[in-house]
Amino acid sequence: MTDKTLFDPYTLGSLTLSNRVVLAPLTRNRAGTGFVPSEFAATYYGQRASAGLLIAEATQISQQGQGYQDTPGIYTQAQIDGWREVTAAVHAKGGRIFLQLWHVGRVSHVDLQESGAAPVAPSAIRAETKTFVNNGFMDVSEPRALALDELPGIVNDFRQAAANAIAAGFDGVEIHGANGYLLDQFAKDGANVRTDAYGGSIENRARLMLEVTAAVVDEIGAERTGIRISPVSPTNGVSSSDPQAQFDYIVDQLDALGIVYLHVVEGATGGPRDVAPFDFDSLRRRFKNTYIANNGYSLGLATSQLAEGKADLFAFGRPFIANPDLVERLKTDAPLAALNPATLFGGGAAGYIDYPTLADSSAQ
Ligand code: 8OZ
Repeated sequence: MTDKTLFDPYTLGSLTLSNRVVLAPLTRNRAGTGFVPSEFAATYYGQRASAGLLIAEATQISQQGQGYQDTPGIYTQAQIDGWREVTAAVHAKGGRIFLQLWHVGRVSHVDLQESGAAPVAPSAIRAETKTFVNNGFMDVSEPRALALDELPGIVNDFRQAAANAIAAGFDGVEIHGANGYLLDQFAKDGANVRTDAYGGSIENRARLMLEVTAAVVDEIGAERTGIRISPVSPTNGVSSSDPQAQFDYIVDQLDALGIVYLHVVEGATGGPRDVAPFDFDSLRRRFKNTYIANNGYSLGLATSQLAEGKADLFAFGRPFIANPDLVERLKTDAPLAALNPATLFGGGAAGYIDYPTLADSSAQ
């Protein structure tokens, strides 16, 4: 009998991944003028190209979709050109890379919006959360509810962003449907009290996420489309009265669209896995293509979950920041370096591209 390991190749749609370890999307707030990826981003992602799949950081699909200072976009030619350097660096090392497409919805601040406009949301309910803007943490601004006739424009922004990502050389995109941002706000009734076709019932609250997914599939193909969800995460002040029924329905519909992967944040994002009762196996059973599990995975937990068939790929976030060679370290059970919280968000090369590999460290 051959036991599966995290370190064997895996077939994701038409791509062969060198292993089952995924770089989770990580916000680092280092974009330059015009929200073009940092001049160091190609080096940063290239250093982590030994992951089977890299998911590049959350990237806004429009200015309206931005919620934090210095996050990159994928809606201008300069941004596309900047990202092309990143994808080329990763491909030169044999890696595969998707881009996470992001609209923050109400998790934003007037200072980031065009002409100081209010951020947009399913309903005019302010999130109890802070954003990083003007070099500090500030309460998010009061949002306005999106009009029904604005929603096709948002779907189209996702569609265009997906086309732009492919033009920039990405192997695919991940729709950000998690962590209390726009699509999760629509899905969860703590943030969505609409009375039109996009609020109320489970089907209505799922509508925008599913329309966005269908549009992206139509634009770039199901084999290049993934999505991230976080059914029970309270991140950014969202809550739901019926997460199991809501996400069972959503995942059935995503499965019908034939997208290549479902990426699930199990529990509270970056926090406890058991924050609320939820049957993640139910999502796994409903979705036939690749299931990527995330949140607080160690080598041991990933290995046992893989053996039990609970997921195909495992996304590691924070451990990748200080361990560019995380795959090698997991494989050899080597110690993991600790990240420096002071350089997590914002800044330049320090704390971004200067974390050594094990090989670098032993050469010194
Ligand atoms: C940390 C800081 C800012 C944004 C997410 C995109 O939670 C984020 C994010 C994480 O998905």
